Amino acid sequence: MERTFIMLKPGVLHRRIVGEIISRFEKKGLKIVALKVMRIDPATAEAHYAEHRGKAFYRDLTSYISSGPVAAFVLEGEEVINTVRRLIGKTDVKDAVPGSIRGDFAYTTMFNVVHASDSLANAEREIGIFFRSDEICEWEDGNADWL
Ligand code: FUP
Repeated sequence: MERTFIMLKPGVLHRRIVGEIISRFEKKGLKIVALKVMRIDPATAEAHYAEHRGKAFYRDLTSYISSGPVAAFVLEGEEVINTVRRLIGKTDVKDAVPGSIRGDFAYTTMFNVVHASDSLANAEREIGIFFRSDEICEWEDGNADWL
């Protein structure tokens, strides 16, 4: 069983599409084990995107991520990391196919609506940045046999 970190980026709350996006993960059968609305301070934004330090878009990216409230959550399931990456679509919005979240809701790559962990190591690191262990709620899924 894996866990992955998802963040609906600034602007998504303003557009009132948080529910519509979270609904896609739920309909797929993925299980929410943590969920909150928060602001990301600049130091946390830099830590989260540390792998991009030095790249041309790094400053714009970190200041954008700190520029408004985000919805952060953790999903749990078998192979959830790759499943979620497929659901959100490609990073570059020109390659994000219709039917994916970025394909349906994003028009520019910088504002591509959603972040999701891309590996087990990054998922563990990112969950640790944004959630304390007591904010993650384990629960038994009575519908698991139907998914
Ligand atoms: P992803 O894991 O799909 O979010 O993609 P990356 O970690 O490679 O990039 C993080 C964010 O930086 C992207 F969501 C959007 C932004 N970005 C750009 O603006 N331009 C680029 O060329 C690459 C990424």
